[in-house]
Amino acid sequence: MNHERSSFLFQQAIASIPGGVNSPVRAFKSVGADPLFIKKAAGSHIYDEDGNTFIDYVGSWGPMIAGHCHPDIIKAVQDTMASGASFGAPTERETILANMVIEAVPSIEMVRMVSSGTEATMSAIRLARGYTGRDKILKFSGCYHGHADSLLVKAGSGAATFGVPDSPGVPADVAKLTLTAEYNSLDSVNALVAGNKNSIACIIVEPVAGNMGTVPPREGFLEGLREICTNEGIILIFDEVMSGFRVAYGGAQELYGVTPDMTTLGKIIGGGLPVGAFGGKREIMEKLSPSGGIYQAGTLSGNPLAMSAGIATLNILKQPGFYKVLEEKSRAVADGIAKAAMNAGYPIYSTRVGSMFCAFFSKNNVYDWPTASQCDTKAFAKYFLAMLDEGVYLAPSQFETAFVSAAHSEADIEKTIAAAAKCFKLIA
Ligand code: KE4
Repeated sequence: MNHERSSFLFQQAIASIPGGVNSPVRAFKSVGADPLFIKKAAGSHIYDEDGNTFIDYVGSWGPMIAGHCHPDIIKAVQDTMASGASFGAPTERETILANMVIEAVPSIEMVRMVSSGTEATMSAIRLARGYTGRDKILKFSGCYHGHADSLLVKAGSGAATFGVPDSPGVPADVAKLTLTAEYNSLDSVNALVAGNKNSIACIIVEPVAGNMGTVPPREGFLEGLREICTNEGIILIFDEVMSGFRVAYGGAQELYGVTPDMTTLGKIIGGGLPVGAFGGKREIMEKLSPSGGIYQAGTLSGNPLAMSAGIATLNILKQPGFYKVLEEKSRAVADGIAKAAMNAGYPIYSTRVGSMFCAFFSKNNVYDWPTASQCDTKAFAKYFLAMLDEGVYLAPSQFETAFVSAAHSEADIEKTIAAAAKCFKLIA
């Protein structure tokens, strides 16, 4: 497969943009190759600058659940653009999308729009701290919530429960306020809560972890977090930036029947345009400026184009049967890949929640970061590049999630499974 023009464009980009990309995972570093430069997309396919065609399972990391270039979304954005891209003033569209989110997610009584998932989680944490008067937060290793300082933190070594920076530039004094537990381990949460009584403002969790690969919550895990937070006066934040409107119209909280105090959203509710949102109980949300004293702001928050793309997208998702069809397609492709691996004699651990799925290159079960991090990332890189040569574009990292869209056809799924069968044989 010819990648000449992508490589040329990558060299050009490197001169002007750090690492040649505007977000690190796009650089293909963990698969040891130059990234493809994408020229266009349509439906379930993307087309690179060298004229190669790929079945796309990245879908812009989640937003493109309806497929690329959906006509309804294009029309909505074109019509809005003709009336003005941004005013820095309230518009009706913001209330329309807010009410669609509130209708879809009963735990959200009020919602504030922002321009990214990072802004949503950063703001939700500030709101939780301001509302409770507490400074510490608790997150989980392997979960990613964007790049705000308080969230680029890993567990301290040894007995120390306080966090340490997970990136240069994050002050130690900020990091030490972030506690880190293990995903799917209520014991690790209880130990940290017991050791930090009345000082934890919130627990933030991906109700379906999608940033260490796809790791579902174990039976009772989310329910246990709910109980701990209720008993301890801790705000439970479900970071549904990825799972929101993805695993169900009402997100993971609908799927698992567990109600958080606050929810963060992004990706799908912008239909591919820059968006984020955070919402929850009225009594909490009203503490936000200007109704309350907790400050949060944004020049392009509630941007008309993003609102229109989000409204058009949610109108597509609301159609009867949308998630049923997506579930059938997702099961077919994930199970087909798992079967291909087994038939090739190559051990993988396959996970899926709705249209989020992952093939962990591990002989063992994966249920948290320690088990996910044992995967054979070198073998994954070989598989990724072999699948690329077969015209299948997966996420360029073992620790990401693959996404199915409504546009993926039976032919796409058959081609993907056939490619996987060939590629697992290659690396076995
Ligand atoms: P953004 O700031 O990238 O819009 O959202 C941050 C974020 C927050 N919460 C969850 C659960 C997320 O998955 C994300 C971002 N997801 C990554 C994909 N693993 C975005 C891809 C990237 O960083 O380029």
